[in-house]
Amino acid sequence: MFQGQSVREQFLDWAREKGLTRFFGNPGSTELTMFRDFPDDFDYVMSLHEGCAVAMADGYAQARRAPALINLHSAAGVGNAMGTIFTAFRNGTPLIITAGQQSRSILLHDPFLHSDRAAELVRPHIKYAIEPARAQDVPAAIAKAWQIALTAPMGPVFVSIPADDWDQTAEPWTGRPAPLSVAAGDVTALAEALAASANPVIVAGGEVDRSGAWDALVALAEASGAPVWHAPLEGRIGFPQSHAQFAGILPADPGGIRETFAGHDLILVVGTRAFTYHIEGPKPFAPEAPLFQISDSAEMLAAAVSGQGILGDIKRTLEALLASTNFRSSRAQSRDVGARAEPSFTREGPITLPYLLHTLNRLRDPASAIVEEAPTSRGDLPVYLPIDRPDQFFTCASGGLGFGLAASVGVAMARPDVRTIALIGDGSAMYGIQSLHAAAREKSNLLVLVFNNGRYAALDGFASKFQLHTTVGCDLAGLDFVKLAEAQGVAAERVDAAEALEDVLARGLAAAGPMLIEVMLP
Ligand SMILES: Cc1ncc(C[n+]2csc(CCOP(=O)(O)OP(=O)(O)O)c2C)c(N)n1
Ligand SMILES: [Mg+2]
Repeated sequence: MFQGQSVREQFLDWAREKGLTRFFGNPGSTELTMFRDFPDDFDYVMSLHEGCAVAMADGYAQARRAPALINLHSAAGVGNAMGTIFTAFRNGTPLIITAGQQSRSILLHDPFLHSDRAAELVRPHIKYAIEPARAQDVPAAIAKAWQIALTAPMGPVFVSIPADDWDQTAEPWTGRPAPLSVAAGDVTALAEALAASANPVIVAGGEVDRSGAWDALVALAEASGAPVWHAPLEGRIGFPQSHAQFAGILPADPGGIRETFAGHDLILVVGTRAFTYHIEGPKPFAPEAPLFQISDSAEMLAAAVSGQGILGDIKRTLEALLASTNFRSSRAQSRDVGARAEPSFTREGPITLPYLLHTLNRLRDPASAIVEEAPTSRGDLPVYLPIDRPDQFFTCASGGLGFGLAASVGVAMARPDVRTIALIGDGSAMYGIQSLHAAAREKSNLLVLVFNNGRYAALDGFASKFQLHTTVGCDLAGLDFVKLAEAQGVAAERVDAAEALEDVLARGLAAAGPMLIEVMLP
């Protein structure tokens, strides 16, 4: 059927069939042959840096709930992208990453740009990596990688492709792989334990949102009456933050976690680690109450401090639990945890973070997606800008800065009909500032708010946890984000007075095309 086609044509036919007609990337000599006679129904999003290409594709893929294609330039380009590949791995985003390699006929002689370990370079933070043994295997290798990327737990995959492969004649290709699905886990013991529990607590994580289990978890929370804590440092949000049972964000230290669960007789962790630590603490780490954990990742279950893991598709497992006859209990339904912080802020003088988030929340379209990479704003976000819908909040699950701004461009490309809002710290913005160039070229429906506090404030805050009185290199004074935006074709304004904030935000939300607002914060 494919006789007479080139490897390139065979690959493009397959990609078209899978709806993969957009490449994110940054090209070089070893990739040019891949794009010879580039068909009109495909497009290429130029990112100006490989790290931005991967993050942009990550945002695009997450917001579309579909995998995305990336093309990087040889080993050096892959190296540039390693931070955001690591983030995509932690985010669990299905990305099909290709990179050019020198032509096979000269590989023996260690040519310019050549890496003899191209597939190893991205390991271990990739689900699968290969440089196919023959040119004719390239389309099938990409299809195999795509299948692995889409199989839970999802993640990025990598194929290194020599430049002369694309013009080779393809062979007939049979046995094309299809995505694999994961069944529900066994909930028998959990259903019994929940029915017997007098005071259960639930911990929700980003995987709940990623696996489409948002409604199922809300139903479980309401049926069980359990308060729901959200895991810290997650890439997505798995439970509505205005819900009466939302208790807050779990601390990221063993002591804080044990304290939080005091008095509970059952802990159910859904779609996240048990538990996520950022700082150490005294042993024992494990809370006293019995723990159950639902995840589609055996590795995540194996990392738990205690308890019983249930391996399975998260949504299907929650649905099985809800349907279980053992599950019903006599506890009061939907208890209000009542622990919510009261919003408070001033409307005059310098702009405070609470006033900024509150005003933005009041003015924004509730359907808008939020992309965040502004570390010291995190504590205030659930209070002043609560996320109450699935698929609406994206940040990096790795802790690696340089994701947010590029990802917001990708999210905006996936959602052209509603304004995407990026909340980006001044420090974070500088890890991928050239992403604004793609936003301008793509005329993205994107509002970028740069939170300019003139420093890496998170590190100042963290220093005290390590008994440090001073930090080095955390002062960022002198950056001009209005100029940085305008230089790349993005309209920009600066605001530093609370009295002016509402008008500026309203303009930014209504503007056609991308806009950046530099918000000066104390
Ligand atoms: C790639 C990478 N490099 C360095 C860090 C360490 N880091 C964590 S928070 C932070 C400061 C971020 O500054 P900014 O975006 O201005 O936010 P703020 O802390 O001021 O809220 C830094 C540098 C990181 N997380 N990732
Ligand atoms: Mg800052």
